[in-house]
Amino acid sequence: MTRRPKRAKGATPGGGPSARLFARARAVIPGGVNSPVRAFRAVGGTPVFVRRARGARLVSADGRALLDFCGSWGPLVLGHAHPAVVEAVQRAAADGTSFGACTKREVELAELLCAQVPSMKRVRLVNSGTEACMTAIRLARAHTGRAKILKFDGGYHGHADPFLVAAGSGLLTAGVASSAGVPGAVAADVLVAPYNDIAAVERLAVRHGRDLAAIVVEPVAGNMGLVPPAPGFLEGLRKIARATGAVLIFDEVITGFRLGPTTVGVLRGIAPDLTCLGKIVGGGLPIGAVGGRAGIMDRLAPLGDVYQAGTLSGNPVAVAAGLATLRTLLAEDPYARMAALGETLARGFDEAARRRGVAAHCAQLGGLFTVFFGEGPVRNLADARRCDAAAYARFFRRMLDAGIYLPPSAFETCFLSAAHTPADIARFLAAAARALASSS
Ligand code: KE4
Repeated sequence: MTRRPKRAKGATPGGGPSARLFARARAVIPGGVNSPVRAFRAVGGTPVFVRRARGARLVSADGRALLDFCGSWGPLVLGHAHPAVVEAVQRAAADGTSFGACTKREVELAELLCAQVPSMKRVRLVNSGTEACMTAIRLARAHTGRAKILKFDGGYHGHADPFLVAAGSGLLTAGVASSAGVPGAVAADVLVAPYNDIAAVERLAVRHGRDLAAIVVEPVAGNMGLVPPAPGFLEGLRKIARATGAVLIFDEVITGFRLGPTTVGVLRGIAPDLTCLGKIVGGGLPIGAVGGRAGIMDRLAPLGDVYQAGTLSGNPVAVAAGLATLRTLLAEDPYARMAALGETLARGFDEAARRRGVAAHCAQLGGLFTVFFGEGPVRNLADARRCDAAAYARFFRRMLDAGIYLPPSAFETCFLSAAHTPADIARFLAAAARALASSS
């Protein structure tokens, strides 16, 4: 149970529209939210209810304009309400919102994904990153005839049962369910290793290799804060998966089309057997995708014996948003500019923390960054947990008071978009300097 820090002054006016909406929400929606992290339990205060957004800015129900570095947790790499995306959605919706039948547009999106990610010879569109990852696991188990999966502590792959498992008492023992309602029998087939610890994976492979169906990993971790792969880590996983016959699954729901017009697998020259996508490929509408080797993917019904289905899979409006987003990314290539803004932000933050004697640093890769309150570097979940989450919560509230909206959790990643400008970074750094000054 997270201790609720006291509500900050003015962050979200108590008794204002957001507070009133939150009270109404709590009467009919569990916790008042449709996804737990939105409830602000890790940072305190009343959740911001958003009225509308454009570019890099949100407008809250309280009428506050907020500079947004959460970006809906990643999909809005072009910024909110990008004209090309809005126009594509309006046009698609005017032709009908769902048919439960095949459309040309979903073929175009599948062709674009396979063209940009050569290891994806086939791709199946689904409705969320969770669906993509759970389908990947089912395919791996069918392909290998094995049951066990290996995930990494701090890795998040959505809320399907096999992924809601934390590390067990010992490295070589099975994981333990991290959510009520997940049977022990499900957790018994999940092994959990520390991220970036290839020696631990090697030990698990010696003991369990013959039973291993899949190794699933975020090739750049974004759910314990931003944690890049150590040199050789991904290459080591590729080698171990090949040696044991396990399916290597890259969960690129966050990183797909985030650091380049492709995946981290392509950027780093490592071909997983399956890749999971989401967020950006739906342009802010519900989409997920799982793709990879034809010999595995063709096990999916109706061709093969692995069942997977979805009423709204390949939804024409969501696919239109995804196509408009990806085509704009390919045409405008904002990646170098977002990376430059990210580097300026990270350097400026580290300098401000150093100058004020605050133990904090900013991990950054391209347009991804996380502020950690603790001595760096953060290489895995244990390192991330040693950071000061309460200090992050205070920083979050002070930045929100200054009109800057960050992810309401220390174990998440901030997102820049093509809509952010150098002036936005300067504003972030000025507010961060003041927020750090009041914590030193
Ligand atoms: P969704 O089912 O939420 O579309 O995707 C699940 C998922 C899978 N893989 C990775 C690497 C992910 O980051 C996610 C979802 N990300 C979280 C935030 N880190 C979504 C935010 C939320 O849960 O509200």
